Amino acid sequence: MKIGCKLFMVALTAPLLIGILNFKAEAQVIKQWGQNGDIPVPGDYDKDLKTDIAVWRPSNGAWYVINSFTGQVVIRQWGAKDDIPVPGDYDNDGQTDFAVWRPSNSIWFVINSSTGQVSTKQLGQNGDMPVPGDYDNDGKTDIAVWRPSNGTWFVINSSTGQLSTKQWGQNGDIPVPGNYNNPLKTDFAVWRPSNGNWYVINSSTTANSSIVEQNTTQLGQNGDIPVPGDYNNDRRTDFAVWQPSNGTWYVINNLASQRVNSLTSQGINSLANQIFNSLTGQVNTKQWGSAGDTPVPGNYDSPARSNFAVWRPSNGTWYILGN
Ligand SMILES: [Ca+2]
Ligand SMILES: [Ca+2]
Ligand SMILES: [Ca+2]
Ligand SMILES: [Ca+2]
Repeated sequence: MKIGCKLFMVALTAPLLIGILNFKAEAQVIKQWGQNGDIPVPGDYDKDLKTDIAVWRPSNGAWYVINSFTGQVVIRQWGAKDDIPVPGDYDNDGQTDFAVWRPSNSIWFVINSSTGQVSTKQLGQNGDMPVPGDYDNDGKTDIAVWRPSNGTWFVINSSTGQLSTKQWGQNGDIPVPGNYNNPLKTDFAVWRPSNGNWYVINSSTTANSSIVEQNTTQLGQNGDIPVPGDYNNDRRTDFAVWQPSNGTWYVINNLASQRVNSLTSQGINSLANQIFNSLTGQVNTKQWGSAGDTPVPGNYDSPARSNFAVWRPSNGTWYILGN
């Protein structure tokens, strides 16, 4: 009788606990910010490690940012119509810098947040796609473009100022640089809509750059939008796509077999979770957003884990799903 009673209590409390967890997981932020024609430019403009809601307006070249820490609004004019916004941390002070790339003359215009100084550099040509990232692992975002016509990456390494090039990908691919292998170093990576394959060159974790490891994973199909991010908090970018037709996110938590070492420094619970998620290699799905939205994943509510988030151009509204 006592045992039966206990079982009953377990049966009763387990769903309640799951219910509470689900409720927490379903916390969401809906915020009107921006208008049709704007380009979302989420980033950490106030240096609190959380992503800030932000848009760039081509018509007047203004950046409209809501600082996540104080809720204060920052408006800054930088750039002009036909520029492409390329926010990043070009001076490695932990704060996202206002930056644009001008296709007509290939000039990068960056305001370094640490000094307020403007730096300009020429890289690329009309038709290139800007792909800023930290390819040389010095903490500073590097100016970089990917050229669709020949699948070539052009990077100015911030540590040396030298230009490096790498052929990776082909016309029709979408560049998806990220930290797939090393949390501190951006890897060359493309996603191919025709077959849904992700092609990544894993940057070496050691100084020996002769080790070139490639990784090919299939996820997504033609029409999907690649949305790489760190969805499982292991500091590595995970393969992910968002399907506009059904507003669904598909995520493969990145393989972690070689990552157990780095994970052991973290809490045992999160370690167990991450290894479970990563080793299964399963595809996690979540419906969030609808056709016409722009996916804007970011670390809006915690520094460690990407949120599913979309921005809706028709009403200028951000829909962010809490972790
Ligand atoms: Ca922030
Ligand atoms: Ca900065
Ligand atoms: Ca760099
Ligand atoms: Ca990850």
